[in-house]
Amino acid sequence: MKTTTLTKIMAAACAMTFAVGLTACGSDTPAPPPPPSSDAPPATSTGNTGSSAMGAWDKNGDGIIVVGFAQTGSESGWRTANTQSFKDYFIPANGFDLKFGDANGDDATQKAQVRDFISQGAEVIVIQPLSNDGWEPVLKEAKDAGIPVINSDRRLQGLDQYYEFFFGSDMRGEGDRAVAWLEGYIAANNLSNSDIKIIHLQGQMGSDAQAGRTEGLEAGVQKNGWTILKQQTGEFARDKGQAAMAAILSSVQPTDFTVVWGENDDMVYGAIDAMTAVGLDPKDYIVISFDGNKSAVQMVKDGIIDAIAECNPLLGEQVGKLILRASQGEKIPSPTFSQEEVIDSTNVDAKLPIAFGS
Ligand code: GZL
Repeated sequence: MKTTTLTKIMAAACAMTFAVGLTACGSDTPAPPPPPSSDAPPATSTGNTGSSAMGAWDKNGDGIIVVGFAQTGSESGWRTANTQSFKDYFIPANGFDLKFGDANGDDATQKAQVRDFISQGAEVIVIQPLSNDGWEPVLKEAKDAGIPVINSDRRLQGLDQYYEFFFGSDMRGEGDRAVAWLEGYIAANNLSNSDIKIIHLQGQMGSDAQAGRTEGLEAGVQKNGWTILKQQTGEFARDKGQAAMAAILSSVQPTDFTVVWGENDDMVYGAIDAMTAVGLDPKDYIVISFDGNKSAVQMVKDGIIDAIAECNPLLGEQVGKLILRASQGEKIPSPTFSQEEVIDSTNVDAKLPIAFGS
């Protein structure tokens, strides 16, 4: 199925034009709010009602905002980079004291950690939810306790009334951009939509990341008449992605599928491990991933992965600066989405040097 390098570059160029066009013209993604004139918290002369220069959210007026950070766990390279970005920015020099909660992949643990933040008097709580389910009671408890909640990374759909703002990725937009890239590839390679038979590795079921990326793909399948041959979760983890792919490969023929769509790099690494274990060359297939870890971007350079829908993990500084602005009384537009695009052979040389993680 793979084409010559020249055709691939033509395909990718066509796809990029297509994808960028979609993002630029059709996107309803609001741009991030303009950066403040300076990153430092505005002086008290701005009339902030807070008890210090840090604003209203520094309730005890000691110049430090105590932030409870509810993190999912450490399931992927994306998560590692994301956690570090928060630990790097939420430091006393920037006006923060970070209390870190690692849910280790367990929903109940994550909610219990948020309740601990509430009982321990956190002044702000940042939630990056494992899944969308069952959050309303604990969010209500935070609201009743007068603690501002920030939602970042994965959006808590339909619960906007409980948090100050959402900053993170437009997951459906990522799915749509990956579909647009594949449409461009098909057109540039004179393929037929009937050629597109997909093995679909889904992320953590019920998470906003999995839901948005799956919705994007399924809308593309509906629109173009593609086929999803097999669909199975790998929970965003390499080992589970490999196990899922190995099970699928034991039940299909190598010519039964043409596309591997993995909803993050770690599962795609696992899928590639499973393919090579049975003698399949991933270069013979169209491989689409999400995130953009350095190793995955290198695989784009090496022609192993064809496209990565970017998902930016480096949210710490941006969330921190938005908290400082909100603490001074600024209304932060919500949702505010990270600006992301598709990485492929046409832009990989620019992306590789700045790719996150390992
Ligand atoms: C996306 C993030 C997802 C990544 C995965 O914002 O929630 O979770 O795509 C990570 O790699 O595990």
